[in-house]
Amino acid sequence: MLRLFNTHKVRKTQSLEGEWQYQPINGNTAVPYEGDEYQYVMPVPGCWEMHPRFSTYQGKGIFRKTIAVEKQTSLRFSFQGVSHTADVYFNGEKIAHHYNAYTPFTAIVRDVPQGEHELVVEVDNSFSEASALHVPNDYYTYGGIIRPVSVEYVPELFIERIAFTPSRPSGDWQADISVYVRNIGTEPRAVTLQGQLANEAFTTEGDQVEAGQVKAITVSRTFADINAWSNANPHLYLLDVQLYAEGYSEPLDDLTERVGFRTVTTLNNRIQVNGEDVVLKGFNRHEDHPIVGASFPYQLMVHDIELMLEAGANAVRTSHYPNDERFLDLCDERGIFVWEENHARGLSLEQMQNPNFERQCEDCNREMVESHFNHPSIIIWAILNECASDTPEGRVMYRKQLEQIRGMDRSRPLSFASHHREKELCFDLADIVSFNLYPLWYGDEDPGELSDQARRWADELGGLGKPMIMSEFGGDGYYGLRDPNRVKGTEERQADIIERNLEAYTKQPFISGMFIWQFCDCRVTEGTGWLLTRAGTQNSKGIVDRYRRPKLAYETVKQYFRQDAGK
Ligand code: ADA
Repeated sequence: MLRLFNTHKVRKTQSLEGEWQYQPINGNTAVPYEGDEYQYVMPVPGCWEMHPRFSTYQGKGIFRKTIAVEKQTSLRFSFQGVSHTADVYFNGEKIAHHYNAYTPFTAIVRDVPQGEHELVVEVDNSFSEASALHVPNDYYTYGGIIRPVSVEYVPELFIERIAFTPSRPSGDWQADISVYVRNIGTEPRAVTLQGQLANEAFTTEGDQVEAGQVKAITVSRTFADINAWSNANPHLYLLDVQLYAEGYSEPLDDLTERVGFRTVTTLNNRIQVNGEDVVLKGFNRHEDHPIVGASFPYQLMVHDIELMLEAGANAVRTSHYPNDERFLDLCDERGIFVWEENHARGLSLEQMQNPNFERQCEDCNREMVESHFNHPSIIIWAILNECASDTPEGRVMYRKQLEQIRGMDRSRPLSFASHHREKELCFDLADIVSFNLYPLWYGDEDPGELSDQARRWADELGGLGKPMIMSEFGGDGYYGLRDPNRVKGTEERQADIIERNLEAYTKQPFISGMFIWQFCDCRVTEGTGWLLTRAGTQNSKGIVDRYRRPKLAYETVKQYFRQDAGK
């Protein structure tokens, strides 16, 4: 299940979830090899760390599956996430290479004959110069085909994606709908589209898609009697598009997307959704769980969502990478605002100068924005958490990446989370100014005074008039560790720290958002240095532990977030 609704009535799709053959090769752990080509089976989606023999395995692993094709067709394989590098082979021939665990990719094979075929995915989760974004870090880079996979039977002309952009210049809602049609054939083809959205039908005619090309066909329409999407009333509409090729009376292909009508703006230091000021109250969340690693089944996603809603949250930050799309579907359905960010955490200038950095970020930005464009819940795109935005060289890269995203989407404000305080050089480039500060944890500053100071830094350093978000604050609390002296690391001390932060931030009129670090404890890479030597190889700043057992801080958060719920 790739999404939480049906995306096709015409195109045949088949899930490739289930058991795949698996063989580790070239890794950090000696695995007994008994001479069989594939000794193991692995669940897909899944992380190989969940197998007792591979709980700390880093290296390459090969996954294999046989696919039966009923009659000759072209196939489009859709991978939602392979961690972190994938090389895909179909009957021994390479059909795709992809880097980054957290963004989707597709691979097309033309004219596949009826019969049995072999799909092989070589997966690598090791760290090297080839991987600029997955580095030893304060979260874990699992190995495996960690998100759903499917195969689609596609004709020569098919709908690759749809981009829906709502706006409300005056009374009625309007929308630009761009349908991207791909022609994998060898001849130019004339196409007609028929679409339905919110009781409106539309047709396009006379477009031609050249051989081997993708063409965006855009329609702009006004819609009457629309129920807007908001967090209090997360109304969603299905947008159905059918594609007809010249000479065919039946649709050749189709795609259904799910959309919401809402606008996001920033004005006078505030963020507005549908013209109304909002204050985001929520959590930073890693997709991590001791039972499933980074490979979440739907039920556990719902569990996280329910816990966040129960705590009174209205927002989540997908720290520090694009999330599984089913989680975003749930946020659309439950009315949770999302800050989605590209994949990078705490990279130094030297790491940003890795020769692969720029391209890997560009790919990640493009794949994130293109694949998640239609989620009304996403109201902020962000980049490069705590990277070198305090250096002139870093600034050039921040600028480039923000411009790249703006070039793809002008309907959402952009931000980045910074810990550089008065040394920050990039506030002028973003629409929202965001601070990662840890008063009472990494320092002993008063949260109220520090946030006043942060507003002054923002105003002086290019963020005047822009909304401000406290994108990270919190402290460690080891689940079950209690002490009447409320010493550092206890649940009591963690609750105190969060309480003092929330007490200050919920009163500050200039704060438009607060994201607690973090929702759940998460596994981290083991290494040396302060960052990679965390006790139990976990970051314990969750207000629930890795198994989602609430700590004392959970109740504290509830008190503050629920004060004026719905805001
Ligand atoms: C940073 C970082 C987080 C996490 C946090 C912490 O601000 O963005 O990923 O590492 O600090 O726990 O120290």
